[in-house]
Amino acid sequence: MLLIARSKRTLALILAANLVVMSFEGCGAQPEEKRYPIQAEVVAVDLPRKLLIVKHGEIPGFMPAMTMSYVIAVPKEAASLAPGDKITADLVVSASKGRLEKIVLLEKAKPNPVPSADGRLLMSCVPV
Ligand SMILES: [Cu+2]
Repeated sequence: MLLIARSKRTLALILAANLVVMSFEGCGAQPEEKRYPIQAEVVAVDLPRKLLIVKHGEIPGFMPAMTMSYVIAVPKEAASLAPGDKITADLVVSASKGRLEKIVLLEKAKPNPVPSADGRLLMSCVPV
């Protein structure tokens, strides 16, 4: 009986620990988020993976101009985007991850754009 009692106590402890973790993720301290308005040109749209590869200008206080991929917060906002489109968006950064919100199309790409030499997908922070 002692053994069962101990394992029950252990189980209760594990459950309690899980609850603590869950409450932190739920309504506990939110990781600090920073918001940077950006202007960018679409390089590629990867809707299945909810990624948008853009060439953006310098983001003061955050990163220099570069081509990189970001998670799309609301895929619907990127559904009609094509390479060459100019957009504005909010880059929201938390816990070293970035996502794009409030994507707004500024200017549609010209028909038959000349494929750019650096149109390859850069999946990490690589200065252009
Ligand atoms: Cu970057």
